[in-house]
Amino acid sequence: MSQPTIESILQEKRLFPPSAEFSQNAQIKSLEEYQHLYDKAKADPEAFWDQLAKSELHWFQKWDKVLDWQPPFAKWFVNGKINISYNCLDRHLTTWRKNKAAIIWEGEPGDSRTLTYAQLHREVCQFANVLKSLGVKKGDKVGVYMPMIPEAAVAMLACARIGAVHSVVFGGFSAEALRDRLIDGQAKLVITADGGWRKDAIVGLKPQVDKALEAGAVPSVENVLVVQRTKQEVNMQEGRDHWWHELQQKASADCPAEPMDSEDMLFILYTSGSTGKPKGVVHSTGGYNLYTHMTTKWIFDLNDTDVYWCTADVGWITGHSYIVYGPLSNGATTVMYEGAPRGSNPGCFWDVIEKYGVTVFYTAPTAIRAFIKMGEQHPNARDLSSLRLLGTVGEPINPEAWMWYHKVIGGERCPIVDTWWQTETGGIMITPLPGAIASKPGSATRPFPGILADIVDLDGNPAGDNEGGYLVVKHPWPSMMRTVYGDDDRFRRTYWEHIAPKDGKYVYFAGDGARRDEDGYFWVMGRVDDVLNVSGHRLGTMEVESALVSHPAVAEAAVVGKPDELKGEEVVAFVTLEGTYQGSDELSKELKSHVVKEIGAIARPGEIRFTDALPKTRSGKIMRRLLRNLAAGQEVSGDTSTLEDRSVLDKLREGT
Ligand code: 7RM
Repeated sequence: MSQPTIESILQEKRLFPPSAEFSQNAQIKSLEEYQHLYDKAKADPEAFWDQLAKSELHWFQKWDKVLDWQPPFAKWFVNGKINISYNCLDRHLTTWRKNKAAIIWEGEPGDSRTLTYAQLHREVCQFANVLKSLGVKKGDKVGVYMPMIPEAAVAMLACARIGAVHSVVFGGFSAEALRDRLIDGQAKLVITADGGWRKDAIVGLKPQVDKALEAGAVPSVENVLVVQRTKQEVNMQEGRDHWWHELQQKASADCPAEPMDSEDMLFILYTSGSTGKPKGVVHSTGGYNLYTHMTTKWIFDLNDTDVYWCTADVGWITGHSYIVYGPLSNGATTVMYEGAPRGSNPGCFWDVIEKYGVTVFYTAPTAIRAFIKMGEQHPNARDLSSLRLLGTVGEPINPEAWMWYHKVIGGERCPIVDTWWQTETGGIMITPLPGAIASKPGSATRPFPGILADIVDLDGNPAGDNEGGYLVVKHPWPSMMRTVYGDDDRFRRTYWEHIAPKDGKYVYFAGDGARRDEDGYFWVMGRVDDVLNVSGHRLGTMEVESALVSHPAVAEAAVVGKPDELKGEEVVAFVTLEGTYQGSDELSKELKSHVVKEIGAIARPGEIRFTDALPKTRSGKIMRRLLRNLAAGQEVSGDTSTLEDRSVLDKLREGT
């Protein structure tokens, strides 16, 4: 098994249409229906979204204008008033869904809990009052550093309810990474838990928060709320730290949702780029609510008999859009699982599917590849017949993994939606609509209605069939990021200036390379910048390099990705050492732990290579292309004439 190469993917001609039965019952039932929606949206995007916003969501006040586009800044549903927590909760309470399961939570080890819409609403209202009682107001920023427990969703919805902006930080990030994000986002309060389950062990979260806040490092933080999850002893700082359950018990359950402006900030979520520190991606309320609602409805094809499970963590955009907001806005039942695939429990995912009769299942290629390795006896020993639709996200899926997913998990009857999108796009952009578009293994197929995706060269000229180029979006869409938090200029530079069409039009550049085949299907090939994709997680090479050079032994570091069967990519670091330091296995171990401490386990280098010098151009730029070749054990390809000192390359080669 390996990552798809351009050649192997272009030879992939197999076509998997949905069954007639699936199509008949689907939200979007045929290619014609998709094409009609797509054409209608393309001809008049504003009219298309205007109509859906009216029919699909509750608004306290209608908008004056659908779109105000001052490139690259978009405003959607101008002057409309809406609350996403209302759309996710209150509006279902006047229907039979009041007592329908909103969240089914499967914890570790063996805990479980179900919250109906009425119960979830009550928890959210109470917790919103807790936040208010601690002085949190509309526009205040709230850090959320939580394990995968229902309280994470409650925290997000409670913030949204009172107009506070949540900034969820993945619980696997280190104290240092948490601190950076809390400082950048000026968090006023942090919500966390004593600890959480990670694979088979308890990991402390509160101690990381303590460390992040040490010595007044984040002066904006006034209070910390702590969920009691794992019950080990934690330090509670008088006046600053409060137990969730103590305040929650006392709080009133009466808390009407605050009418928010469409463009009020809903959340900040940090993501890695090719330069600098992670960016705070800003999403706003109205457009995000509409787009995640529509994509959930048409792509996951949800109806009231579905049990939908997305295996992401709420710390990532997939968790925000497709565990919490999209499914709940649709009144669906969403499963939340605290565990993760691991050797000690190779059937854990299949147990959850069997236990709850999951019908729609959404996971990442890296998880699928891990399960392939564990063997098909595990899924085969469970009843997976409830499944009717499968999805993938996070990285390109290799056709072998796709076929395994189709056969072993989907029993050859479930369509697979390969969904391409990003933190920045807020929702899924390129994907099959499962009842309408036939799949090809490895292709995300076609753009969602209203998404004008294209493949172009640096001047914005469209690429021919199978030619390849940069993946761009040519018209704003409702859930697009609004800016980089506190840095409009970085927003413009990063996403809107790389591709410069001659007509001066702004196009959104995603950072991915892609091809479109003769049937109009998109094949996303991966990042064309210095962003790695390790197990579906985004990682900037520069972040890892900064972490490495912050260690006293390291003079200089260059980080590249190496293709990896399971993770997609693995981090390989080339390191030069200060003065008297000598490369050794010990130092290698120490540097790996140092990166984990600085960023988190997802950034741990698989390999550290010590070297006397790094290959550079005459102007001093590290030639990563050469290092990528070396890391992959390939011959160095392409032009090396700009290399300043050829002997550096020869030495590096000898060292491999
Ligand atoms: C949702 C998410 C975004 C990057 C993106 C791509 C890669 C995601 C696919 C994919 C090929 C897919 N957000 N990517 N989905 N590549 N096919 N279906 O992953 O911000 O964390 O990452 O992930 O490179 O730019 S993210």
